[in-house]
Order: sequence, then C-alpha cells, then structure tokens
Amino acid sequence: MTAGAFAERFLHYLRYTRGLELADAGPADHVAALALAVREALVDRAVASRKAWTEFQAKTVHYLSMEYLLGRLLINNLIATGLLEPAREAMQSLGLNLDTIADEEIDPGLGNGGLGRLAACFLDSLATLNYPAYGYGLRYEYGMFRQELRDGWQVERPDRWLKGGYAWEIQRPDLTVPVKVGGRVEWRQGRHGKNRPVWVDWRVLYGVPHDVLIAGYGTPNVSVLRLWAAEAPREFDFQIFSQGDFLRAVAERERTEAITRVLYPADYVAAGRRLRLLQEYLLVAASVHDVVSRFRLRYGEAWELFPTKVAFQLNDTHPALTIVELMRFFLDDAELRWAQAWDLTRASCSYTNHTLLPEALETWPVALMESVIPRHVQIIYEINRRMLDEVGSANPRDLDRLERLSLVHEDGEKRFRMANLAIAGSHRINGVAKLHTELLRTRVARDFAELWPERFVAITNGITPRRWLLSCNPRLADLVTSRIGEGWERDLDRLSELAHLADEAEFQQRFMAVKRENKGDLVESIRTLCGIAVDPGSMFDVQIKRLHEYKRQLLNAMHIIALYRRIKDDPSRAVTPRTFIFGAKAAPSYHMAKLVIRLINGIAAIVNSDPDVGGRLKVAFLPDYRVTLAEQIIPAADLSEQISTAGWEASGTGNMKLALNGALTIGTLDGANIEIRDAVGEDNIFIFGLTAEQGAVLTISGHYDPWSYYRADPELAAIIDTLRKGTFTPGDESASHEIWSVLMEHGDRYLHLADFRSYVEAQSRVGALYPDQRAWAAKAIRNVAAMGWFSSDRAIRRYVEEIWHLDQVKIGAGEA
Ligand code: 26V
Repeated sequence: MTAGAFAERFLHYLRYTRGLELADAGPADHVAALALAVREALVDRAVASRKAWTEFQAKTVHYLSMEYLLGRLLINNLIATGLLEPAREAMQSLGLNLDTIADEEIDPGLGNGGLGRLAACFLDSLATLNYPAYGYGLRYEYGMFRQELRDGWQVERPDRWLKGGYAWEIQRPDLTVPVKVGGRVEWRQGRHGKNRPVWVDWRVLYGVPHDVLIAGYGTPNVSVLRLWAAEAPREFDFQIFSQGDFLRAVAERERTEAITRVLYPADYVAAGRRLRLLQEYLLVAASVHDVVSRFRLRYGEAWELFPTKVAFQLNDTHPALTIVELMRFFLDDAELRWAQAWDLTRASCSYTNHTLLPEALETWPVALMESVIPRHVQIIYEINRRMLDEVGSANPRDLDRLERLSLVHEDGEKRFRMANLAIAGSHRINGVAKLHTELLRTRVARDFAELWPERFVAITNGITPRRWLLSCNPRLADLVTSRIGEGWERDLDRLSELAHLADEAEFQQRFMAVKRENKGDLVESIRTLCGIAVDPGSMFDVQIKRLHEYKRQLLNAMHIIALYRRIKDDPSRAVTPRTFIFGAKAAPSYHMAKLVIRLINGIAAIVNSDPDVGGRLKVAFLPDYRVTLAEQIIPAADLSEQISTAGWEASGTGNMKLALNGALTIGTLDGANIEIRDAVGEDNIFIFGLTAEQGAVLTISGHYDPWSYYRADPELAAIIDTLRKGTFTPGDESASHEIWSVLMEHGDRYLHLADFRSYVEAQSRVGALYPDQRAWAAKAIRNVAAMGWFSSDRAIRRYVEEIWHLDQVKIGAGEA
C-alpha cells in the first residue's frame, strides 16, 4: 500500500466513524482512525486465515487465560503488516507525526503480570509460526488500576480504558453464547429408562465476544483473541418488569453484567470470592460453547475426533473448570459414557503451572461452587471418586497419599483443590522453566508425578522478539540488522552471529552509543514522570516487576542504603554513579508490598537530595508500571535485577527482555535465570545467593535465624537498624518499623538477611566493571547474542511438539 492510499483510508475513517475533517480531529481521533485503517489489513488476513484453517481442517489450539497484557498495538501491527513506512509518510503528508499519535494509544491492562504478558507473547508467536490459534479471555471494563504515588504511597485509580472506545476490538453479537448458572440437580428418568442427573432451575446469562486480531509477523496468519463480556438476558427483565418490579429487574441485570466489570488486581493470592468464581466459569463455559459449536459445524457429532482437532491450554488453574465443563457437555448434552467423555476431555486439555506459592494455589469452597454450578460439583466428585478408586486399588494402605491426591480438601470447610483437578484432567502438565518443573515434580505435585511421570514436561517461557526488540528498541534492532541482516525477527537464534563482534571495538562503540541514546530518552521520561534529573552516564540499575516479598525489591533497597551509608561515611570515596529505577504495582490489599513502595520512595527522597551524594546515586520509582512503560525502560537498562528468593520465581520473563536489550543480569539461581546463565556463560552474568536447595534446607530445618546474620555483619546490622528506626521514612516511621518486624520478628520468610552479603558483593563486582565500558559492552553483546533460545517462537514450537501436535497452515494455499 502506498502512503497516499493509506492517507486516504485514514481520512475515510476520520470522516465516517468520527464525523470529522482533519482540521477538527484530536489525538484520540487520530489513534482511532489509524487503528481502523490498519485493522482493515488484519481483517482481510483473519478472513483468509479462518478460511484456510477450515479448509485444511486443522487442529486448533485454544489458549484459555483470565489475563492478557497486549500492550499498545498500533506500531506492532504496522510493523507486522509492513505498513509502518507508508503510515509514517502518510501522517507526515497530513502534517501529523506517527510517533506522537502512537503515544496516545491506551494500553489495555487486562492482567497483573508475567502470566498475562506470556499469553500475549504466545499469541504473537502462534500467529507468526502459522498455527491456528484462539486466545480466550474476559473483556474487563476496568483493567489493572492506574498507580499514582502520593507522599511515597501507592494510590490506586480506576482504569477506564474503554471510555473512548477501543478501535482494535470487533464486537460479535452474532456469536453471543448462553451460560447457565445456579439451580440444582434432579435425578430423572432418561431415554433409556436409566436415572440420570438433570440440571434444573438454572438462570441464563450471556457471553458476548469481542475479537482482537493478533497479526503474525511476515505472514498473513492471524491469531484471534476472543474476549467475553457478560450480558444479562432481555427476557429476564421483561418477566420481572411485567410483575411490576422494575427496580429489581434493573438491579439483577446490573449484578449479572458486573461479572466482567473488573480485573482482580492481585496475583499470588487466591481470591475465594463468588464474583471471581463467576468470572472463571464465564470464561470457561462461553469458550467451551464456542469451540464445541465450531467443531459441530465442521465435524458434526464425530466426538471421537475431538482431541485430534481441538487443544485447550489452561493458563494456570484459573480456567481449570474447562475440564469439568467439557465432561458436563460430553455426558449431559452429547450423552457419551463416562469413560469416553473422560478420555476425550483429558486428551484435549493440558495445564501450565505458573507458581508454587502456596497462597496462590486456588481452592474453592464446595458450598460456594454448589450454589453457582451444582452439576459441576457432582462431576468433580465423580472424577475424584474414580481417580482415588484406581489409585487406592493399587496401594490400598497409603491413605495419606490418597488424601494428598484428593481433589477435595476435607479439613474444616470442604474445598476443591483446583491444581489437583487441573492435573487429573490434563494429558500434559508443564512448568515454565527447568527448575520450576523440577520443584513441581518433586514438591507440589509429587504424588501425581509419581503416578504419571510421562505427563510432566518442562517448557521454559519465552518472549516475542517482535515487541521486545524490533518494536521497542528500533536503534538496537537497526544495529543488529546492519550486521547480520534481516531475518532474526523470525529466527532469533541468528543473534548468535553477533557473538564474534563482542570484542570488536567499533561494534562495541556503536552498541554503547545505542544504549546511551535510549538512556537519553528515558532520562526525559523520568524527568516528566518523577521530576527527577538523572545522569545518562550513570549505570541504570533496573528492577521492574510486580511488587512481592519473594521478588525482594527490599533486598535492592537494602543495597541502596548500604551504598548511601558508605558515601555518608566518607563522601570523598569513589563510587560508580548509579540510577536505581523501579517500576512495580502492589496488590491493593497487600500491605507489606505497599510498605516497601513507601520505603523505596523514602530512600529516593533522601538520597536524591543529599549534597554529600552529589548526584552519584539517584533513585526513581516510575509510577504506573505497565507494558508501555516496560518498552521504554528496557532498552535503556544497564543492569537487570532478578533477585528473587531461589525456588520461588517460576521463570521470569523480564529477565529475558532485559538481557535481549543488552542489560547484564544480577540474579539468583532461580527460574529461567539459571538457563540464562547457561546460555550466556558464567562470566557474563552476576550470580549470587543461596540455591533453592540450600534455601529450602535452611527454611525447613527451622534453623534459619536472621539475627545470626545481623550479629555477624555490622554493615547489615546498621541497615536493619535504620529500618527499625524509620530513618528513611520520616513522618511514616511505623511503615519502616513494620518492615523491620517482618524481617526480624517474623522470621524473614524470603531470606533477605541470608542473601544480603552475597548480593552486596556481587553488586561490588558490577560496580567495579561498569567503568570499563569496553569490557561491559563485550559482556552485554554476548548476552544479546545468546538470547535466541528465549524467543517465544521456540517455546511455542515446544508446546506444539510436546503437547498440542498442531500442523502449520499456510494461508491461501492449505498446509505449509
Ligand atoms: C494468581 C492468582 C491467584 C488467584 C487470584 C488471581 C490470580 C491472578 C494471577 C495469578 C498468577 C500468579 C502466577 C504468575 O503470574 N506467575 C508468573 O508467571 C510468569 C509466566 O509463566 C513467570 O514468568 C513468573 O515467574 C511467574 O511468577
């Protein structure tokens, strides 16, 4: 498409969807018209994709996730469709600037963190690799809250992301699906005289699909992200209305449509609330209905083909009811026998575990579930009975084991254990990194792994190089292309061709010049966002991720205090200038996490303005961390903080994004850090701290005593004392004191004191290396060169081989 033709489409949409001429249009109108102009290309591709998938009768994967963090789509979609340059020129010809407009696009925050962003990277790779794929999720009216900082504290503001309309979504009222809830189960005589359970007195609500098309890069294939919005039935209103109870009709409607009102803004803590259960059930029931309808259109009632045409991937346990809903469909609607229904269900479902944190493992009170989906409760009991019968007949005496395997937690209020259900109903269970899978096998899911070892697989996460290099870091992308040519965007292993340039002076200089320019851009953002002046020549030391105790932003803060105290001790001592950059949201209900934000901002206030520091240390907490902010920070980072307590970070994906953009990692032997170390080599990463094994021994033995580290290390003791006294949170001393108490009076569950010295020593090595910019550049380049394996394309290929068994489909020409 030429720039002229693109400009014409843009003006067309301004006029016919917004009723505006160019002169009257504002930034929001520009974004919408641009999106619609690009969307045309996506729709054409989606139509062709659907046609090819259908013609080829291709097996299709359905990724079920309560969260997606897509980020902005305009630049990405322009790049993917090859329209970036025409669009840029078109805007210029109209007196507009593409980048300025792109900066106005909203970032749909339909997720909390890593699990949601992984889902978005996977849809990108599925499209790019020509696999037929649907993502299913919920269209929350309010996404992740917007974070503001007031007096150093996090304040949450609502995220009304849909208020100006979202041009990328296509509402599909024609594909609305009914979902049953409530009621009870009766036993009635069936067709063959046998008594069968019948779900009665349910009420109905509807799921209305909103599709967002995810373009493949350099291919016409498109993934479809189908987001459900809850809608109340019209008939229902009329019924109550005709009884004269108008207010009740409206209130009831309101309650139903509230199901997709808001994203739960907490990860790592199971909500246990009715509304959350309704959300999970809506996602599952609407999606299964959709998939089954499509199957019927293509294959009629040939249910035996189901697992050869349909794969469901459960993104954590949140959509684990898929297993039960499929069973309900096969048993009650398709009238299959249990054994066949179970075989088909298990053969089509698989489950990804994303965390081992006990408080994040979902369980649902049986009584609550009974009031929402009584038939499903019966089915879960029956799945459990059959599973325990089978296991019990092999080992009749091991009652403890049966108790651990049971889908029902019986101690006190009865609850369903969703991870056990997800494992029992899946043919593959995967962890998201090697260590994580090993810990899943040997700790959290040990009894299951002993029963069915072949079902457990390790598939390390990955990231899409399209968003996390090509689009977010055009300077580095261009430099890479200038040396190894195009093609790495779809074959990231080709980055290894950069390795031999690591010691080449000229390439090092170019590489560092790119980094410096990116840092210059970020300096401007920090000035605007935080009002802090930072030196682009200082080392940018970055920790960006959800705020959680196990991720140990507090350990980072303790290191900053250490450096600050050393300067105060001797203001003339030589220090490597550093800018500490944080981005993190705390769950609104997570008290300790909010205290840590307050502490970091307190440290920032003191360090940034102390004349003794003289600007050599700066701390910036950037508000409202989200995909868009990540895309600005990552290209400018020198040092990547991946410092979780070993054993607790399932994988991490920020670690991969930062290394891909030329940051060196300081990290523990946790999650994918281990695999990053193996890829880049020990000399090109800063590893510290206890291993998962050592940490577990220390914790489980009951011998861990933070005070022993306090007594042995005067510098550490002084830092801990500042926390007790509230030195860094003047006016809010109790905030700091509470943090102290969690460490020193409540056992320091995440081993901050145990790892402190090792961390500070690793940081000294970092600080010593940074001034040698050539040596630093060589290591950074080696990191970039070794990141090929961390592409989400590799991860998706592994899912295809180990779990889904899909065939690639070439659009327009059948099978690839
Ligand atoms: C858990 C829960 C618990 C129930 C209530 C709502 C809710 C929402 C989200 C979560 C997800 C926590 C798990 C998670 O995000 N894990 C992260 O997954 C990343 C992708 O696999 C991985 O890189 C991170 O290491 C892991 O922490």
